[in-house]
Amino acid sequence: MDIEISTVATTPFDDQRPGTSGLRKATKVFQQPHYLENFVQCILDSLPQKAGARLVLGGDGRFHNREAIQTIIRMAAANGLAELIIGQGGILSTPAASHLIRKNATDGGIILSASHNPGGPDGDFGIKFNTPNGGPAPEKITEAIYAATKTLSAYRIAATDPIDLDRIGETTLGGLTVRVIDAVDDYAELMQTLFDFDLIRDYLGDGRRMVFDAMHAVTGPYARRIFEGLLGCPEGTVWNGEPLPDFGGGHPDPNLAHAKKLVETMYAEDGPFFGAASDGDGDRNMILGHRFFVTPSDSLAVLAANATIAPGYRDGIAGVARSMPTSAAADRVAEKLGVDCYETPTGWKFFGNLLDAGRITLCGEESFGTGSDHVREKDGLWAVLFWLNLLAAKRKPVAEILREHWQTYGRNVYARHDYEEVDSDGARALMDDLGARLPAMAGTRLGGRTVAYADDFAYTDPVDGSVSEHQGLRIGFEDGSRIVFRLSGTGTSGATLRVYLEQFTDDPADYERDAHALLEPIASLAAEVAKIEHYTGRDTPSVIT
Ligand code: VG1
Ligand code: CO
Repeated sequence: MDIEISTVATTPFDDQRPGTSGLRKATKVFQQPHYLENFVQCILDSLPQKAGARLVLGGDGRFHNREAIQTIIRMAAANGLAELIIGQGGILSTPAASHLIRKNATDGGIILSASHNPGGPDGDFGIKFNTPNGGPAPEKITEAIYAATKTLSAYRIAATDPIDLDRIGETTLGGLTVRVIDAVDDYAELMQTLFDFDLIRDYLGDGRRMVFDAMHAVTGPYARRIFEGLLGCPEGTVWNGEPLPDFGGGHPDPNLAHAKKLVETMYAEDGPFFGAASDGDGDRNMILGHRFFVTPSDSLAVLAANATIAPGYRDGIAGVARSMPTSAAADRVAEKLGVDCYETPTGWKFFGNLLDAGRITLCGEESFGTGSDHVREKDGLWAVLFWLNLLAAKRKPVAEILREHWQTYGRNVYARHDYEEVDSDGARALMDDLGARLPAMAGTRLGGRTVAYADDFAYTDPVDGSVSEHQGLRIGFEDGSRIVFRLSGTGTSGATLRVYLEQFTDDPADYERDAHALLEPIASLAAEVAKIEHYTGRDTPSVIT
C-alpha cells in the first residue's frame, strides 16, 4: 500500500536534553504540538542507517502511551524504516524491550516511560532511545540527539490509520512492517534459561506465601505469567497486576515510602515469607523478607556472593559494577571473589560498555536497580527471580541470609535522603558552594571524623575512554563512612537533592540495629556541611529510602 507522507515545518524546543534516563517531562509538555515529533525525528536521524532500519517500540502503558506509539509508527513509515516490533497493547517493560532488541538484532529501540514518576494528564511522560546492544544510548549519542533538536526545522510523518495495537500480527505501511507481538513470551523464556524454575516451584509449593506488587504498572502481565502461571503461585499473588494509564493514582516507585501496603503486609505478624515490587517500567525492584527490608546495595552484594546458585551464573561472575552512590557492599564481595569491581556514574547507560566487553556480569544501583549481562537494562523481575532461586537453594529466610552475609563481609549501613521539588537555583547554589569547599576538606575533621577525601566525582570509561564529569560530590571519611550529594536528572519540576549516607560496621551488635538510627549522626552532619536548610528551606527530607 502506498502511503501519503508529509514534511511538517517545525521550530526547535530548547529543553530536549535527555537526563539520567531519557527525556522526561510533564505529560502536558509532551502533548504540545510537535514536541514528541521533534524528538523522535532527531532519534531517527541519529541512526547510522535510517533507511531500512528496524526498531523495537513499546512503553510502560502510562497515559499518552498509545497515542505516542501511533505517532512514532507514522514517523517510522515516513522516514523509510523497514520494521517496528511492538509489544501488544503498546506494552513492553524496559528489560523486555532490551531483550527484544538483542534477540532480534534490531538497530535499537524506543521506550516510552517516565519510569517511577507518576503518570496521567497531570503526571509525567518520557521517551528513551536504546542502541543495538539493548542498552540506553550513551551520552555521546544523547548529546548528538540533543544538538539536533536545537536546529530541527521539519519532521516527516505519514498519514495512515492507527494500527490495532491489541491484535498480534503484521501490518504493512509502505515499506514499513509493523509487527505486534506478545509482550511477555520472549522475556519469560529468557528467565527460564537463567533460573531454576522447578526448584522455585517446589519451594513455593511447600505452602510458602509470597506477594508481588506490580503497582498497576508494566510488570503486571509479566508477573502473572511467571508467578501465577509458570511457578504455580495461587491467583492473587500478584497485586495490582493491571497496567493502568495513571497507575491507579499511585506513585509506581517500589520503595518503603510508595509501596506502603506491601510493606505493612510484610511486617505483619503472619506476613508472607517473601515480598517484592517493581516500578512503572519494570526495571526496578524492592526485595522484602518477613519483617525485613533488603537495601538495593546489599541485594547486589548478596546476589554477587551467591551467583553460582542460579543456572545462568553457574560458572561464576566476571566482575561487578555499581553506581558511585551505591554502597561499597559489592566491593567487599568482589574482593573476596577476586574479581574486578567498577564504580560508575549514576544511570544504567554507564554499565553498557563494561557488560559488552565482558568485564562484568552483575551490576546495580542504590536506587532499586539490579541487573546482569542477560540484557542491557536493570531488571526488576529478574532480581525477584534471582532472590527466589537463592531462597529455594538455601532454604533460609531473607533476614538470615542477610545476617550471614554481614557476618562474613561486615555491613555497609545505607540510606538515601531525598529533598524533592526544591527551588532549582537554591539547589544549584548548594552544590556550587559545597563543591567550592571540597578541595580544602581532605584531612580536616568534620563532626568528629577525619575526612579522607572530598571531590566531585568524574568517571573515565575504561572501555572507550570517554569522560563524564560532575557526577556527584563525595566526602569520604577515614572510618569508611561516606556522604554523597547529587541533583537528580530524572525530575520534571524544580530540583531534587539526593543525599546518600553510608557507614561501615563489623560490630555484630549493629547487625540488629535500625539503619536510620545508626546513620543519624552522619545525616545531621550532611545537613550541616551542605547547609541544606539554608539553601532549600527544608529541615527534613521528603523521602527516605
Ligand atoms: C534515578 C536514580 C538512578 C536511576 C535513574 C533511572 O536517577 O537515582 O540510579 O538510574 O533514576 O531509573 P536520578 O538522576 O533522578 O537520581 V528508572 O527506574 O527511571 O529508569
Ligand atoms: Co524504571
